[in-house]
Formats: sequence, structure tokens, C-alpha cells
Amino acid sequence: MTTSPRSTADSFAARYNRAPDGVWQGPGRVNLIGEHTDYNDGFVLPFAIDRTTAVAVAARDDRTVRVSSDFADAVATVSLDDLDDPQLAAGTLSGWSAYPFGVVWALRHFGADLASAPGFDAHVASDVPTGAGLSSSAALMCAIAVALNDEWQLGFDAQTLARVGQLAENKAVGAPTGIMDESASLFGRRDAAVFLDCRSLDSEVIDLGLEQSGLEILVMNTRVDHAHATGGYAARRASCEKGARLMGVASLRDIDSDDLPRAERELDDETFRRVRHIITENQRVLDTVRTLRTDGPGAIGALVNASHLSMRDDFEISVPELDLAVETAQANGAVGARMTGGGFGGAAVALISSDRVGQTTDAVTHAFADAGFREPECFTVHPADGAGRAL
Ligand code: GAF
Repeated sequence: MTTSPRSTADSFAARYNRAPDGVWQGPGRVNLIGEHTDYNDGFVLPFAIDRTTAVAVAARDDRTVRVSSDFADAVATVSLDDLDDPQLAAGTLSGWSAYPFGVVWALRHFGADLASAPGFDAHVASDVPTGAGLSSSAALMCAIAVALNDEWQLGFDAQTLARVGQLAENKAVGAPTGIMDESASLFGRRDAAVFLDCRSLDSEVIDLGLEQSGLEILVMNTRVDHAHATGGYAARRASCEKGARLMGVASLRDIDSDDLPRAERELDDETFRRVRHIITENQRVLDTVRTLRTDGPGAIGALVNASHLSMRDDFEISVPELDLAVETAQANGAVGARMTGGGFGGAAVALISSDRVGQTTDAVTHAFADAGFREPECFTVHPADGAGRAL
């Protein structure tokens, strides 16, 4: 099922009996390399994908905010006046509407003066699969953020909107995520990746040249559900903070491979392996950017494969389904394959020659059936433009 700006406008009109002022969209993302490095002030290399969340919005003449969607029956309603509590009033936000309402709250936190702003009606539609590790939440946050930035003429730049989305995810949804996903969704460019320094927030668009190289990105969604508001993600973040504290640095960005022997001496084995993943992963991002520039995407396979092993063995965020997808893609001639996103489920991606997509999809599907796993969902994605007005 694909989402179009026009069909989202039509759904809005059916729901609210009037036309929207406009339709905005925010894409999901695939991270090419650089996992769990964002909240360690490190480097990431994601790209926005051609799967998006669209939001149709129209202003109201009162202070009411109403949001509806293709994926939930009820219309959620709140007053703008209830979204100005600096701590977020308990119980104000729950369910999926915590995302759009959280963005309103976070815009205010970043200085938007909404004292006399009009409320709005919004309708959301999306073809970013949820729970697949493709950042359906950032897609939604960014679609809403760019829409309200235009609708209320707030004048925030994309970097600030990324921070707005992240804050909403951290505080309104309760997921202690970094800045990568919103940055990818906002800064993405067609056939390119976003090289982001998560400390300075400087970003650079890096051409991928997939088409010229005859390569595709195959997403292999394991359909193993994961949630970043609970469990392993927060635990990994805590381990990294512990590692930095014990190493006497502000963040793991401040140490590099020369510090590994000291880290091994001073840290317990588990914390050491978490730290080693971050240090080596940061280096792999830098090496990938350099290799893309000099030799193109066909030459980054070893780095992509090494990233997966580091996540499997050192950071321990893979699951058997992700490992099987990666190994099967590699056995079928992928240039490289790795799990993408926060881990504990979701999707793996393979960089693969266009003429091997069908064969690899069949091989992964059969391997999952043989292993007794749920049927995976395999599809190609293409690096696409970032969030903005679509209609
Ligand atoms: C999730 C988070 F939202 C990101 O901030 C990032 O930490 C990622 O997991 C792991 O690289 O997508």
C-alpha cells in the first residue's frame, strides 16, 4: 500500500468535511552504517527512503487540536492550552497521538510562541511499516514538524526541527533515542546518504550512485517486533554512559582505537565490548564515507558486513532472524548486509546487485520457513528527498 499526498488530502476531507490547507510528508530511513553511535556524539550515515508518512492539515479558528489517521479509528483531541506544561502533564499524551501532540509541545519548548496560535485538524497516512526499524516514528514526527513550522510560520531550520522531533520522542513517547532518525528524515536527498556528526550536528550529503552501480537496497523485515521505549535500547545506552564515565570522558566519541587497550584493562568484559562497538563503528562510518567517495558503493561491503558482526557479537542487539537474513543475503552474493536501526528485531538491509533481488528474496523467505520463523517481508527502497510540503 502506498501513501500519496492526494489520497491523504481526500481522507482529510472525508473526515473533517473541508479541504486541508496543505499536505506535508516525512520519510522513513535506512541507516547504511553507524549504529547506536548517535547518542554517543558519534557519526552516522543514514538515508531517507521512498516510504513516507503524509499529514494533511488545516487551521481551526479555536485552540483545539484534532488528529486522525488511517491506522486508528478514534480522533484524538487536545487544547493547545494543555500542551504548554514544561514537564508535560501526566496522562495528557497517550497512544499514537502522543507523537503529533508531543511535537506541538516540543516546538513550544524550542521557543515557538503559540499563545495566540490557532488550533488545527490533521489527518495522517503512512506507508512506512511500523516496528520494522525504518523509523516510522521519526517519519511521523518530521511530517508534523514541517507542517506546523509552515502552518504557524515558525521559521525553524531543519536542524532545529530534528531536535524538536527527538525531544518529542524522548519526552512525550518515552523512547531515549538519538538525533539520527529525525536528521535522516529531514536532510535526506535523492540517491544520497546523510553523513552526520552527531556532536556538532554538521551534516553533509554523500552521493550513493546506486543506480549507476547497478545496486539496490533490499530491506528484509524480520517482523520481529521491537520497541525503543522499553528494554534493550535503554540498557545499551546506559552501558555506553557507564563506559564513558569509567573512561573519564564526556562521551564515547572522545576515545578512539588507541584507547582500546586501556578500555580492556579498566572495564568489565560486557562494558568493554559495548565500548568497542561504538569506537569501531565510528571508524567504519568514516571509512565508508571515504570509500564511497573514492570507489563507490560496490566497495563498502566489508565495512557493512563488519558492522553487523560488531552489533551481533559486541553490542549484542541482533536476533537470530536478523542474523539469518544477513547471512542468506551474503550467501546470495550481496555486496554487504547488516541489521539496521536500534536492533532486537526490525529489519536487515542488503546492498545487492539489481539482478539478484528476486533470488535473494526467495532465498531469505525459504531460509525463514526452514528455520520456523515468521515469513519475512522483503522489498527494495531508494534513497529519497527529506521531509517537506507535498501538496
Ligand atoms: C533508533 C534510534 F531512534 C536512533 O536514535 C539510533 O540510536 C538507532 O536506533 C541506532 O543507531 O533508530
